Amino acid sequence: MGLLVDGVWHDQWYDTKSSGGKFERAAAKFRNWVTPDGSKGPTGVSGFAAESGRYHLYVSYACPWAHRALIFRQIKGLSDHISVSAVHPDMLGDGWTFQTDDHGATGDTLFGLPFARDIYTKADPAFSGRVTVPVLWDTQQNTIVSNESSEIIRMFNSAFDAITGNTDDFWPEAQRDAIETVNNRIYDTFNNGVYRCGFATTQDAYDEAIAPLFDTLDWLEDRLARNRYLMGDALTEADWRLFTTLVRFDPVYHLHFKCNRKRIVDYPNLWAYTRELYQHPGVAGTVNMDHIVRHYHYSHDTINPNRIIPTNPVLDFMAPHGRGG
Ligand SMILES: N[C@@H](CCC(=O)N[C@@H](CS)C(=O)NCC(=O)O)C(=O)O
Repeated sequence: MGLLVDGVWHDQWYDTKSSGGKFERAAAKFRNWVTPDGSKGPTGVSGFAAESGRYHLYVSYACPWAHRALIFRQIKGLSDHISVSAVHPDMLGDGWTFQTDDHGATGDTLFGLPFARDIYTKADPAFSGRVTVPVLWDTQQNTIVSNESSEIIRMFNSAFDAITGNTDDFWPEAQRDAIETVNNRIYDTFNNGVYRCGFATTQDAYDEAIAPLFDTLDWLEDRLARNRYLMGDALTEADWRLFTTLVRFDPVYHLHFKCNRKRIVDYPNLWAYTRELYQHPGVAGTVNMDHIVRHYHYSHDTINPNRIIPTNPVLDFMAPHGRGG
């Protein structure tokens, strides 16, 4: 794991010394938006019009943030319009690589480059920052549109509707403020909260993250006892953002990130809801549990230096979920 400084790769782990042992996620740096006509989005510059075959998505199947983008590509009918490359699950001294010796790792199907960092320096030869996935690449301007998943899913939600004919709306205007409130709590304490627990390097930093994480799971369990989905009767982006952390929780975060007060299977509503979302058409195919389990345990040598991959209990995501009846 490492980062680019002025376009040069440095192999180093996250710096938690300056933050009292806390893991602090850096903000993504490419923040342009694909829009139906190429006009400027909420951030960045104009010039990225929605077109079939123009954009390429770089993902890791292991990564919960990239997984959001993969799910939206699927549920918004974009598979024939946006191509995908998937990195290798092992993220070691060279960061994400395009090695192909693992089922599902496609290599860089656009350029045949060896490392994900090469995509970043192709877009900006002097790039400084972490080389993260997902990355949305524009084959026309030969640059990165965005490396921020929360924004990529909003582009996928609507920018290509005229091309796909799919007008399902997971970010409905009338609910945006309410969705934002729910997203923020889930992001801080759960999506990113598991990382704040797992990457903490002091007891205090861990303690500070673990308590709100389980408070949020109790709050979610109660909310999902009363509502089929987070925002009521219809699926929204808030559900998909939650799902990618839920599906990784028992196989990875519970043990590897020490989020072990309870498991998701111990919460009847959360577990049934996780199964329902997993069984949503097209979604199961975006979940590569081998990459998920392998990546975390093999790549984080400060947490698991001997790279032992655990034999997890087998979870039946396809068991009837019984929700919505
Ligand atoms: N803000 C980004 C975060 C993406 C992110 O941190 N991805 C992780 C994988 S789960 C990554 O690529 N990490 C590499 C690194 O930090 O060096 C997003 O949501 O798109």
